[in-house]
Amino acid sequence: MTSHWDILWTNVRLATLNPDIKRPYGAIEKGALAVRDGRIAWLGNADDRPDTPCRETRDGGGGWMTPGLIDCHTHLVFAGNRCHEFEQRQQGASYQQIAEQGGGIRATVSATRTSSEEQLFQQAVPRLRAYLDEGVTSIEIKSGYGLETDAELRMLRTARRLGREFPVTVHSSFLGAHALPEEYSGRPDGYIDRVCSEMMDAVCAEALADSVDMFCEQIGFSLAQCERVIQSASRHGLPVRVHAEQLSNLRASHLAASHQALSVDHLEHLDEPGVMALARAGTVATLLPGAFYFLRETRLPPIELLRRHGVPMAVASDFNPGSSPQASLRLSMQMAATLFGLSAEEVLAGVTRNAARALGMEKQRGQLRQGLRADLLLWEINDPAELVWHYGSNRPRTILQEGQDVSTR
Ligand code: DI6
Ligand code: FE
Repeated sequence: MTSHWDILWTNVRLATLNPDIKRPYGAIEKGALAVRDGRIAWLGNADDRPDTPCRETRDGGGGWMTPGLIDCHTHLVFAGNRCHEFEQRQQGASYQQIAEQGGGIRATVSATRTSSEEQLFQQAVPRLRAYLDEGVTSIEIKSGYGLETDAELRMLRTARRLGREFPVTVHSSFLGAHALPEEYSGRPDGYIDRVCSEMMDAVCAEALADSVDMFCEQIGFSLAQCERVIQSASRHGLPVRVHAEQLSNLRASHLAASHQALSVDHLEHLDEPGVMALARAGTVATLLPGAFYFLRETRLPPIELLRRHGVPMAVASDFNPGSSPQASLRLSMQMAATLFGLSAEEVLAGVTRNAARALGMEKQRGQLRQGLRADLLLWEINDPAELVWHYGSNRPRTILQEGQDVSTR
């Protein structure tokens, strides 16, 4: 069989994000990239290009090509809104106080439980479109506003449907252990029994989850309760991720690391022993500056320690109605630089290579590398740092999913 390429991109600068290429962004300035069967068949310096026959050649106009952006933490499917809580917070109430008074996550749970699958889908579509316009080609979407079997299933089916109907890869996470539903007040262990049996079984029977998430926090679930959720997930062969060390330090990162969690997320209260546990386990630290900003937190995640111990850092939007009501990974990227002090290169790695790893997709996505999926973005910029510096307007010129141009869909 003679080999051929489907599309060859010429006249492009490649920000490969491949750490083996020892230049900022793994850059190849005078690059070319070939796609075959939806994968990157070849990339490199244009002068070194092999003489392989090709069906179509496209001129990148000297723009920068990056991997598709990956948002590895969102709560994109939910019903209703929490605008009034925002106003309560403006008057001085704290996020925790609102939660303790039955608002917060529980308010969204009431709205979600009374919504049909179709209603959840229709509300999610414009939010997802906002991400697609920015160049997001893979996105994680959690359940966690149903907190009863049927409503959790409706959320997860909605996430799956979004992945079928739009040019995006959806990774869905079962977050049954997000908050204690009202009917289980005072009986958190009883609720966790339910999460680990009936709910987990139903989710797995329809193969609706790619991972299992939990909120380990004083207003969420204890370490022991989270450990039971992790054990149930492992029995079903599902990897885990944990909302950890957001509002206090319960040592959730230690627990997560000891079970080789894919990622731990938030981390404002993470300490050095926790950082070391993550480093040993290879667990990704996912930073969520949108929630830090919106809750007006003042304690920063320990970025310098994460760097020093070589923990891979991802950046995600955490889009949700309570603590991060913004459907924009680009804005989150800007915040990660401005609020958390990440370099532009760290931010870009955080929404490509490291975000892919946080979703267990690193062998398929997150870098420009031969054999990986051709989820690619072409930008009219002169420096990759512009993607972090300039937010709110500059969109990718071209968006490719598995090599196919989906820019106008
Ligand atoms: N931490 C968060 O930031 C979101 N969930 C979580 O466990 C907030 C969810 C909400 O307030 O609706
Ligand atoms: Fe979250």
